[in-house]
Amino acid sequence: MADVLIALGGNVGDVRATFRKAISNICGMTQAALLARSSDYTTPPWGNEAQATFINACIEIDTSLDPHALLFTLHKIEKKFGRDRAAEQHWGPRTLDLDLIAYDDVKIDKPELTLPHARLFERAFVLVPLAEIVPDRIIAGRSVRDALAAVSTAGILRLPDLDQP
Ligand code: PH2
Ligand code: MG
Ligand code: MG
Repeated sequence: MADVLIALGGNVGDVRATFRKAISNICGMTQAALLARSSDYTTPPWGNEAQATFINACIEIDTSLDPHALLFTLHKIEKKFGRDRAAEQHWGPRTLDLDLIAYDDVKIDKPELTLPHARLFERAFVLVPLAEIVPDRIIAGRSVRDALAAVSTAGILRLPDLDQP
C-alpha cells in the first residue's frame, strides 16, 4: 500500500458538494482508505487571476494502485464531475481538479506525471490544507510546515465544516 497526498480544487458549480462526492469516488475507485481530509478553504485564483475564487482541500489516502493507474482514475473522476480538459484554459476555471502531490517517496519525471508535484512549493492553496493534515510530512526534502512558512497565505480562508448528510 502507498501513502498518497491528493489536492482538490475547483471554482465552477457547487464545489464543496463535488469534493464530498469525489472523495467517496476516489476511495471506492482506487481501493483506498481515507486517512485524513483537510477542511475546505477559499483561495484567491493563482496563475490566471481573472476568474472566480477557488475552493481547495487535500486528502491523504492509502491505496494499492500504482501512480499511473491512480492518475488515470483521478482523471476519470474529474471527467465524471464535469471536467472537460479539451475545452478549458490553462490554469482557468474548472469544476474539479485532482492533483497527485506525493506518492510515498516516489520520484517520477514524465510529461504526464511529475512526483512530487512540481509546483507544490509555490502554491499556498495546496500547502495550507496539506499542513492541516500532514505538517510533518517530508516532501522533496522539506517539511510541509516549513514549506508553508515560506509562502504568503494572504486571502486564504478556512470554511466551517459542512454538516454531513
Ligand atoms: N488551480 C489552477 C489554477 N489556479 N488557483 C487556486 N487558488 N486554486 C486552484 O486549485 C487553482 C488555481 C489550475 O489547476
Ligand atoms: Mg491543479
Ligand atoms: Mg490538475
